[in-house]
Amino acid sequence: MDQIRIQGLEIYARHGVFEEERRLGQRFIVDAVLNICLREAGKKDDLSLSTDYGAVCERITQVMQEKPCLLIEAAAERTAEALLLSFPAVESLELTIHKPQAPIPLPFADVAVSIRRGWHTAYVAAGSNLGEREAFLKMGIEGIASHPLCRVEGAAPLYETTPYGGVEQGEFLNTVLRVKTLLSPEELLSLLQEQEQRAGRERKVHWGPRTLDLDLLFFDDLILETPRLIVPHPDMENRDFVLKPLCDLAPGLIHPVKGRPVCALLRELEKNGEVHVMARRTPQEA
Ligand code: A4P
Ligand code: MG
Repeated sequence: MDQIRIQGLEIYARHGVFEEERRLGQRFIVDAVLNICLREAGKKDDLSLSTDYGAVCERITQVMQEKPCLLIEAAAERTAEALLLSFPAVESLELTIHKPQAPIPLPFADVAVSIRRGWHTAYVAAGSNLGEREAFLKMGIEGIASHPLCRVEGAAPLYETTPYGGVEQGEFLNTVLRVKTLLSPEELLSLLQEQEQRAGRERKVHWGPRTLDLDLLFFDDLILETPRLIVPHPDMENRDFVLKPLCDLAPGLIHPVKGRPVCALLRELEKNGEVHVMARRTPQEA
């Protein structure tokens, strides 16, 4: 990936654990490496197609000076987030904050923290089979979209589907969303669960009826297994009501565990497995 590199930006700011540091302030030095595609800007020799490094330096200075933090870790977190939100072409960045005058009573040249942050692409499956199903799905999508660190980039059509999993219950409406996010996988799961709560979801029967179910399918090409979260979603390859809308958004997406594109997983399931997708919900019915 192409990069814009800023080195040695000097900023007078008031970050520090000691009261005196926050009162008097001191000199900080910031380095930033922005990962960004520069091809079009370079081809057309046009600043509007790139990211103005002058504006980036001003934004770093503004964020570093607007609110004192105890830790340079916190100042770095805030600055990285502000840059990613202010300059949408920047896909990820590495930010280093040096504090050469830190109160360490020993001879030292420099102390610094470095963090890497960036936009992640997540795919989220949404389903509802209780009450105003479409309104619940919409509520979930809007709840995710209104989070300051999330953007819903795409939503597949809605599908009418028969219930999977052996519990006798009403038909589902299912879809899949593509979400750009600065949240971690665990933070995104918490946001999804908050939306389920907002929709009045009650957990009574495993695989039973629900006003809103939001499952995390993929998070970049991350493979993760903790007691709270498994990514990729462990049962998605057996669910055509997940794979079908996912293929509408990204047929070539590679499942990082299976090593195969999701459209191949759907073809295989349609040939050999259970079929639950009945029809695409047409806009007139919506
Ligand atoms: N969890 C772990 N990994 C994940 C992940 N990748 N995404 C944990 C979301 N959650 C994940 O989920 C149980 C726990 O899974 C969570 O606490 C989370 O920490 P839950 O939603 O609380 O409970 P549940 O309903 O028992 O299970 P789940 O996984 O939501 O049910 P499913 O497997 O999604 O099945 N038929 C059709 N046609 N369409 C449907 O949408 N949905 C289900 C529900 C059954 N049949 C269906 C449909
Ligand atoms: Mg769930």
